[in-house]
Amino acid sequence: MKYGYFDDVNREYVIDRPDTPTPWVNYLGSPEYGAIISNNAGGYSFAKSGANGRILRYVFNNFDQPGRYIYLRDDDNQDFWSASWQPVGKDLKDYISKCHHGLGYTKMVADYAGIHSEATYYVPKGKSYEVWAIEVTNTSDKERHLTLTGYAEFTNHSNYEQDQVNLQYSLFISRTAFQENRIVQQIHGNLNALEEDEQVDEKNVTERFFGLAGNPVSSFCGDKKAFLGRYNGYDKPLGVTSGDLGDTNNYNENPCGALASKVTLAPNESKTLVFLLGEKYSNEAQAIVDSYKDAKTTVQAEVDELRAEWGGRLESLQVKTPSPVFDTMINTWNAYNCYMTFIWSRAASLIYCGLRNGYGYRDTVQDIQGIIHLAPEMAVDKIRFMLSAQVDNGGGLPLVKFTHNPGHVDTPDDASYVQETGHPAYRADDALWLFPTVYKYIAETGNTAFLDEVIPYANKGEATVYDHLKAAIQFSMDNLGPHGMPAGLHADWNDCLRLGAQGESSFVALQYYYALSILKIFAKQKADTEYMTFLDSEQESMGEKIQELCWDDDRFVRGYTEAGERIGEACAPEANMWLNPQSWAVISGLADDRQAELAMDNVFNRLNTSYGAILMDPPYHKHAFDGALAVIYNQGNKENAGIFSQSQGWLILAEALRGKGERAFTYFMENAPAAQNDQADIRQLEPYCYGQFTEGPASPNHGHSHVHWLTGTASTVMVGCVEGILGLRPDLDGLKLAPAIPKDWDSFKMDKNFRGKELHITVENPNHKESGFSKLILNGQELPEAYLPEDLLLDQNEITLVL
Ligand code: IFM
Repeated sequence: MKYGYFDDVNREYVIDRPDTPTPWVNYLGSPEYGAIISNNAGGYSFAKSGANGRILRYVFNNFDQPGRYIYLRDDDNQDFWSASWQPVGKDLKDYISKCHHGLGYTKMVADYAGIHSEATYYVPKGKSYEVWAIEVTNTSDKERHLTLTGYAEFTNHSNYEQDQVNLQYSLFISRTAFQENRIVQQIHGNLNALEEDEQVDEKNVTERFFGLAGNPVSSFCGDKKAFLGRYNGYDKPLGVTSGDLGDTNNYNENPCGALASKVTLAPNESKTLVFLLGEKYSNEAQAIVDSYKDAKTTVQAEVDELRAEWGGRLESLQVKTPSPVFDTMINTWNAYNCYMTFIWSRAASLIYCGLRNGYGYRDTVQDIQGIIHLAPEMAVDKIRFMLSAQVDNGGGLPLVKFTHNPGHVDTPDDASYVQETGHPAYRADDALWLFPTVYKYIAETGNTAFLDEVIPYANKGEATVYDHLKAAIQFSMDNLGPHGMPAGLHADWNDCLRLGAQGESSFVALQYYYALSILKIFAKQKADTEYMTFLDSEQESMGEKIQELCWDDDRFVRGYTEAGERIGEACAPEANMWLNPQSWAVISGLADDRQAELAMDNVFNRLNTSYGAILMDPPYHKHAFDGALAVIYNQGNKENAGIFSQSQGWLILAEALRGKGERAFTYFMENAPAAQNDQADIRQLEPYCYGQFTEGPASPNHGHSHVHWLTGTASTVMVGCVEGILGLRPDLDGLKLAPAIPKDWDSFKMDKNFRGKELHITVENPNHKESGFSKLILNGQELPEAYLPEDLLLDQNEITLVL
């Protein structure tokens, strides 16, 4: 079953069946003012923090309500419906709906009873309020008399938990008033008598507004109970069914913003109304509403501006391959998903309610990788920030608070940090993610001077980027287990592996091995010869240990428990084959060709499914060791043998690095949301964004995906596709081209901006290979290898690579 389609020209996903298996959402705005909106207008808004700045209420895990509702009522026959299918939910035989999720905006188009409506929701570029603009057109042949009602359900408190749970308090602090053409909600309005220097626990009056431009307000309501009427739901609120909001204000209990407006339309006549919502004091709020007097033109200009902004953010890499699924993901949706994880981390979705008040170290450092090829300057700012969250012992802060103050923060060594963040100790992998991220940035831009930039540590002191990286190596060396491999500490990438100071992680060992390779490149660049010698010997000895301790005939094991047992041995009754050590043995460069082939074939045969490869097999049930937390999950879910999609990106990359284009592309397709557009009832999640995991074959719901949008999958798959399948591999001096593609691709094209130069690359595959090189022509000149030295590049470059 499918519920929509990709409109690649407009970069929209269009949902033409609104009864999707789960709410399919889009992101609007920025961290200054963020908004999530589903295809049925469910969702919420917040200023700065999803947990502490909540403006619109949303009840999680409960029917996608409430939302940004616009009701339409025919005043001649009292029939009513909504601009999105829900909440009224008219019979789909009579109600035609299309929800266009675009980049930075969502447009609901509906046709019902001779009225066409288009409701566009967005946050204007650089602004901290939101717009719900509705254009209604009379498509019937008689004059129509309509009432349009906008409904916004304010929270009683900016803190999400206070609003939802602490009702003995939060029901008695909010009130509304109507001013000119807007409802004003005040929280703690009684504090308005305080002088500026007076202090109470809740210091400020918070003020929100919901206003109308483009047409006069005919009636208003600021009280939720009065709007809905007793025992009514959002599907038939009294204020809509009666055609009059009653001009009621709220004092105590639950406020809302509801504004009604009367519209008379001759046949073919249209009218645009704009509802505006935000958290602003009166003068500013009124100025915002007034600025939409010329409603239609202003809205069009603002939406065009958003489209241009987003188009610009994507243009540094555009591809045209024989696969429409691949193109739509790489050109638009995977890239957009990467920006969303980069911007929002794990702060706000319909699953994450914003309570984690900070950035996970490993998550954010990996998220950055997904946009480096598109927006390296945006990426480097976040890299600086994450380096400033590295402790001077070289470890990363497991959680970097949104209030992070470099040079002055507490660490997992301090009880205060542990209490506030819930992270009791360092994790083994956090700072090791810096290596590929910093390398990708420097290779993309050529900015080797970044290595010398001085950046503070989280707790005290400062160092160059190069020395930060050395400190990360030192952290791993200071935290070795009994066999001399990196200890697993509180966790490695896998949150469900608590290996402790005496257990050891092969994944971290492989990351460490890889980090040493990257640092060697930087050390060479800096002519740090003594350190290069050290790195060589350290890498050789760690490589020998991994080989001796972790290779088990046809697989790499997952590590050692604190009791010294090997995890992931072939003879173990459960979890005897793990995915990540195999792909990382290839990515890190440790596996020899024979090992790579055996291990990766083992993955394909043992772990792969039609929806991607599971994290390990068999799931934990009766034989979990103490630190194997995955056993808490139902089998086939999450880290307990689920298809943890982030790992699929590493699998794509590993196969591509081996030149195995068929496998790499197969892994891409299994997991690509767009490839499952017609299996939406199985996948359930949006077909245009990644989920954290898909249920594996050990679950009765094999194929069902979960935890939409904010997942590291976006960046690992992007890297797997860009560096792996497309083979765009920058290094310090230029760009290596090493595509790994399906054999039946005859050719494909890529337009890439590289260090300010435009590259128009055609890859030809006359002999139907998966990878390889026979010829490279740059601006008419044949080059000896599949490598574009930067100094040969012109402003515009025509490049042909023949495989
Ligand atoms: O790597 C972690 C991530 O940091 C949080 N979600 C789960 C992943 C795997 O355990």
